[in-house]
Amino acid sequence: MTDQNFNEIKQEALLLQKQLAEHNYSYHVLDDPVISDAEYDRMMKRLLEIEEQLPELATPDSPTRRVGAPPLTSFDTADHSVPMQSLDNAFNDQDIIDFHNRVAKLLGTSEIRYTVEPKLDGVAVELRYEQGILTLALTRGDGTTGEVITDNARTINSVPLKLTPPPGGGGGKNLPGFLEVRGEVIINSRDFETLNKNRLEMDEPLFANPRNAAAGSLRQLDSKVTARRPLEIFTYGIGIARGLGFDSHSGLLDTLKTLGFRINPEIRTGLTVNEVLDRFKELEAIRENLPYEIDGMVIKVDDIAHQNALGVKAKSPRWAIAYKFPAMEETTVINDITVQVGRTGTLTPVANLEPVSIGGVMVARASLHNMDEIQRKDIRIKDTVLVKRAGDVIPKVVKPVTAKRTGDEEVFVMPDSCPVCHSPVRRLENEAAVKCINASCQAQLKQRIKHFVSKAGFDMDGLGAKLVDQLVDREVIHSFAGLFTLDKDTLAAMDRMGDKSAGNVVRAIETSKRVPLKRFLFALGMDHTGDSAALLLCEAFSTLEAVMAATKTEIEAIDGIGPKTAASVVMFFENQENRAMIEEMVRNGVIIEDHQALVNGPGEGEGEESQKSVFSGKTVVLTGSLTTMTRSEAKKRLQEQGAKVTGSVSKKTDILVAGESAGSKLTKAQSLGVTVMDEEELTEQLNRG
Ligand code: I6G
Repeated sequence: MTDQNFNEIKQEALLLQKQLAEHNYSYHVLDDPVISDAEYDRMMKRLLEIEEQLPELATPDSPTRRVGAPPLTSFDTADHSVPMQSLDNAFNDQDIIDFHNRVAKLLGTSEIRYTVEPKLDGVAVELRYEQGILTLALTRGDGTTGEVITDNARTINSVPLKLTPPPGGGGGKNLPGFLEVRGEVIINSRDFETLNKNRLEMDEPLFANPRNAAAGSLRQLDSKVTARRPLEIFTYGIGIARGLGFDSHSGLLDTLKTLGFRINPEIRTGLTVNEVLDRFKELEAIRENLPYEIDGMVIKVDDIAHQNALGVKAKSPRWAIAYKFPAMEETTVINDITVQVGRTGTLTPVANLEPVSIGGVMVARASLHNMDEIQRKDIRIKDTVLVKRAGDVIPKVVKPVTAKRTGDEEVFVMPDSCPVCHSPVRRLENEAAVKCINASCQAQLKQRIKHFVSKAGFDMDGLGAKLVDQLVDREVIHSFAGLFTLDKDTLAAMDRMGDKSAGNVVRAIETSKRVPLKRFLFALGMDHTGDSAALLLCEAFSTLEAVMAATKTEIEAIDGIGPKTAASVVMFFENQENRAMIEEMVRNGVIIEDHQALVNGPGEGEGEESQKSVFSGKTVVLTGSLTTMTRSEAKKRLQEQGAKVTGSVSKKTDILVAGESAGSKLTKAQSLGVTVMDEEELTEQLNRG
């Protein structure tokens, strides 16, 4: 290679390094991508090619270092220049007031301002920069000595490989010659879910929580593995910093930001002690809407002169404290495992726990989801287990504490018949759930009937939830078919039903007997068969007889219908009790209209003026579980109707769709006066839109 050639390639490499570093910063630190992922990948590929050819160009700060280095056989250790201390903990407001009083007394003034930051639940690390280049990364370790994880830290996109020179010219000359920056490495909650989902598919052990996932990912001897993990960093402090000047903690954070570090946007500065307490309550309220897990708030005296005057104790500074949220994980004992039957017949094993207070809420039950989950986690009856409660999510058993096993624990066996109706249960192909497929099963009946009579089903006006509950509890009806023989006297005998309303219900039932095939299929409440799947079935088969005779392969061949829906439809119609129930409905006067293809515009609701969807231009949040469609189906349909679907409730939210077990998002929406819709209304409005 000629000198001229070499120089040209070197210039190309330097330009690519600079551009890739800038794009990386825009994407991962500023959260504001400038170019497409594909373009970034192309530039990275070209730089890798050049550096492979001319390894001397692969400097330690080259963006190619982010893909990982050759594996190590063990981690070296190194001392922190300044020990990484821990923080004292506070658990209530009084602890914070005591802290403030101590600080005020030592400083001789109560004019103290604080900076507060969310306490991220991750892994503490220290990054060393010499002449602006990342040269060493250490885990916190015991605070004095940590493990050298430099190759791994380089793979974290929000860790700068090279400091950004502060504005005002001077380029590299303005950079600190030696700087140690401390921060927390985390995996955000959504990435954690995806990571575990992929591990489940690959039959790899799951991480118990994002913190363990971050720690496990940072401690990989092969940094190429770390590079594939979605690690992020937020920085919050320093060790040694030569050539930097600031007189407050908030000033330090600003400086770190200008040097290219990621600083948490939830940090607040200049607060009085009372404002600190208010901010804690705020953080507690928004905690579950944050994209990452936090376990409290760190409070720091802002003035560095004050910090220096206060000094440090053996293990922790006197100028900072961690105000912890009530623990959301506790250990308790599984007294028994029972089985619950849901609307669609799914048998859900539930852990009956020795009641335990988690974050101020008594928890006595936790869903174990399904048999696969129980086996994977090896959860046994009488096990001591770690239970986690998070926001509006149902408490979950994280893992057994195997060290506490005595040998008396019992392995749980899923029943092979429904615990309520005793029909045999079935496990669907490729699904973890075991189901009772008897549509008349008492436990499912109430919920099924509510779905059956809903607007998108038979639309029996006046047959509300309370009336359905009574009719099932008093054993007046045992199946869908029984609805069509209800008479006025029987209905009038129910609580809160007068003659007039009984008459109205009878009329509504009579009118509902003529039903389009699409509504009929929806009303049956087959698993994975919401109204869009029902429409696709109608379009493919036109008549109920044809749907009932269809094979799984035929149904699966319909564009838009997946194998789960196909299996569920076939299984439903294979069941003799379900077939008998349909025959009985027909004997009781139900007329199922064949599907008519829409040739001249709308059939149902013909003549109605075409209306704009209620969701058009609205910001919608989905919470809780939906039973007739998946979340992504709901999201897609809402977006098709012009809605913006977001993850958290705020003043900007127009509509909250609250499915089953909706929790604090619902409470928040109610407190903000946001319109709340249940699943039934969602379906109805989507069908109109
Ligand atoms: O462990 C910690 C987490 C977060 C900290 C910390 C922090 O600031 C946001 N700050 C200090 C000073 C220490 N530990 C010792």
